[in-house]
Amino acid sequence: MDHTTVLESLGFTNAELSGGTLPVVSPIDGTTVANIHQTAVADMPAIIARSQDAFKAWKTVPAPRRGELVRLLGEELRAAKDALGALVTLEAGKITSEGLGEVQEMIDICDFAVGQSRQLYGLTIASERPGHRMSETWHPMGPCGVISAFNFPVAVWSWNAALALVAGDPVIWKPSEKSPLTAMASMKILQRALDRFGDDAPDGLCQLVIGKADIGEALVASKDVPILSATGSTRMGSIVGPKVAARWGRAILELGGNNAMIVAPSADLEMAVRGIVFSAVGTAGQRCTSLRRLIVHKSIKADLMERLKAAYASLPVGDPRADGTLIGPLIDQGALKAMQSALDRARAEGGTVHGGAPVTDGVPAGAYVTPALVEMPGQTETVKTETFVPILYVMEYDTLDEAIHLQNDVPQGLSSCIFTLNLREAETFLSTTGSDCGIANVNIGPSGAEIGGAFGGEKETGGGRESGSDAWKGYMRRQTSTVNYSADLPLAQGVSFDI
Ligand code: UN1
Repeated sequence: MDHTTVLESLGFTNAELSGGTLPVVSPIDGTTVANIHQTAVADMPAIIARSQDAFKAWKTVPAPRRGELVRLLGEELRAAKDALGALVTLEAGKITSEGLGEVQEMIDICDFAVGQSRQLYGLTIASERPGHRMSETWHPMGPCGVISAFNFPVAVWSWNAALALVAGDPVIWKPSEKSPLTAMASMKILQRALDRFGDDAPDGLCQLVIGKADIGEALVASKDVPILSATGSTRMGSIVGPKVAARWGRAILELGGNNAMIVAPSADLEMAVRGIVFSAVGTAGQRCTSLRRLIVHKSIKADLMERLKAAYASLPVGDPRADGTLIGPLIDQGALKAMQSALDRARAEGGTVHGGAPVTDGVPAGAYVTPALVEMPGQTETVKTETFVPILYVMEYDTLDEAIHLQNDVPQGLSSCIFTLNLREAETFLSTTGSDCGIANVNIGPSGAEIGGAFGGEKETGGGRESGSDAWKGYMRRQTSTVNYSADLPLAQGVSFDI
């Protein structure tokens, strides 16, 4: 589908796509597909006030009824899956299957959140005092700001929005300035769900704000946005986190990763190669979960490198809309420069680079590259730095302890994995002495997580958790209650205070 057809199929009007000051450039061919209107910073206080008003109404709607809105959103997403997936391809450059997969991830979290809307469970706690009952209840928290990145332009919003909505929180979404169209399309789809849902949903329940960092800063700075969920670079998170903390807000941070795979001597190498290639070059290496470091046992390194070089040699790079393409474009020319300079640094540190060259023949006018495999003499500064492109650094190890040390010895802590058929090695990797990451897998790669688990990581990844498991608790406030139904007033801890 060409750009115009994709935009038309999602109901964009000319007025929405032109006359604004923010150009939207497709990474596929570098064309400017729209010039859209930006939110004025001066409008942010009114937008946040609207969200606070919406909160007053939405928090009183019963949670299962709130879940009904998310159920309808899931239905509308199913109906719009092909069109929205195509727009993800147009705006983020993902191959068709990955664009559709991103929308499927939205549908999945909607289904999850609908079930969750009937399971916002608290606890009953045994009181140490006679005639007392203790309990824990979860209440809506308030407006949730969502700052999302270009690489998962819609799924990450849906992880937050689906849970925030069932939790009773309005949402204000600031997408990446590189991917505002997918956000606008998602709001149109949500509007269809709102129209079907009826009057229980207040005005301003979900708002979209478009612009650069100053728009995000208004959300970050406002005490009226108690939850701020931000996905992006560690540099961005290091600014957002302290600012939100300084105003006593709650930040949910999902920042950089530097994800590794350990390949042990017993590994099924054929499977490992498939796992490595998908996670290292899929999405052109632009997932926060992309595989960036390969830690291979020295006894199998030569064999694995041969297999990888062969697999890399046949990877189709090109227009992400074309059948058979596995590697689409990088997001922009800046990413291509970052890739070239990371490869130069790796060479200077003693690395041997295979691949990594720009591709210009037979591709549209975007930033296309062949993915790079880089054999490194050790875990240098360049290897410890996340570069958001398809570079895979390869290192070797001798003992499992050494491999786990290398895996953990980076500032980031998002995702990790081991390929092994040895139970001792697998369980050690998952144990307290193993991987220090938020995600640790066995015999699958580090990327492509399902929505059912909590998603996020430790250290410079920011510590936040989104999506499945009990991540919903991040969008609610916890209240501990003690009820005394006795005729006495005993104090806890046996304290006496007679008056
Ligand atoms: C991201 O790159 O910000 O686990 C999210 C994955 C996807 C989500 C990635 N489900 O790779």
